[in-house]
Amino acid sequence: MMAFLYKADAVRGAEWARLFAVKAPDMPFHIWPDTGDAEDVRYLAAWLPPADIENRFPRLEILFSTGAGIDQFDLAALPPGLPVVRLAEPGVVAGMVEYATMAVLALHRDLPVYIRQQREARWAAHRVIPATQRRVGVLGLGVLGRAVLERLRAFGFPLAGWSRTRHEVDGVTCYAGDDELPAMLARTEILVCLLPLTAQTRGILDAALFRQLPRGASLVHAGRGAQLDHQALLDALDEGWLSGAVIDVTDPEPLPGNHPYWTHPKILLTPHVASMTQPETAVEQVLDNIRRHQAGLPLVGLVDRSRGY
Ligand code: NDP
Ligand code: OXD
Repeated sequence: MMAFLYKADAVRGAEWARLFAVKAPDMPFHIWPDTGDAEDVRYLAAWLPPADIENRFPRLEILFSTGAGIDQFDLAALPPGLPVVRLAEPGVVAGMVEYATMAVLALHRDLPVYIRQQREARWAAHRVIPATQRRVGVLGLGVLGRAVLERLRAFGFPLAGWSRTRHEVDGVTCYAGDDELPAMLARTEILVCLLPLTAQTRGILDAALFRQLPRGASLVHAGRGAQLDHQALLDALDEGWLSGAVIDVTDPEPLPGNHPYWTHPKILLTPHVASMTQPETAVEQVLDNIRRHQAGLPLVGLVDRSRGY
């Protein structure tokens, strides 16, 4: 018997169970802590996998992250040959395109400024800068970064993107590697971070990086909280080097009640909701991957464990 085990958010789990019953009725589906016979568990989808999965589920064939990121996994503690697959499925991509577009437009059209003015009952118009004169740059040219850029292109923003290896993206000036990051930052007025959290990207949004952006630039951060130096952002906003920020991810999460981001007039804060995997499309991608695995085909969203993403 080949069984599927789910260990994450219970509400979405109930939807996964309903979808599995329709789309894969022959595969027993369990929601943690009910594992069924542990010997039968071949596929595990988890936000946080249980400890010691090697001994607990000796016949496990694939570990799926229920999110698009996998930095919450301790890769070194997982059985070395176990494929780890993330869910960069159409639902989570669409959500991020919406969020990043909303955030870039909010900063482009001075929304944080107008929210401040509204609170002060102050009617004051500022110059409207056309999108064609606002340079937007995206850190990360992965599944999410590319989808976001494709949508932003429709507004006419001059676009740039940065990745580890070189890419070509239609209508986007592409930069690659640490050596080319300064040039990308120097031309970017709205910076969007969509990088995975790795040893190389931890703390990347720091004072030195902010200084390389032009004065008055702004930030959208929807990657991972530990990429951002919280104090450096406050300093850059308070001294006026940066003009605003839309922040979706923080470290820690949730943010403590007394953290200055809650009330900062130049920060729009959301509680890690930029996007979420959607059960319907996530289950389709999981089942497609199981079929691929059984047919010996490459898996979609397979994590390169040596790169850490
Ligand atoms: P991908 O793995 O598809 O893409 C990652 C991109 O980052 C790639 O272009 C990669 O370069 C680049 N990159 C990685 N390391 C470096 C580095 N050291 N220097 C330069 N570029 C680097 O990831 P996704 O686009 O699917 O997702 C990105 C992240 O978004 C997730 O890992 C997750 O943390 C976050 N996320 C946040 C959500 C939220 O709600 N806030 C929701 C979903 C995801 P290359 O192309 O050369 O490999
Ligand atoms: C994800 C997330 O990685 O929600 O999917 O951040």
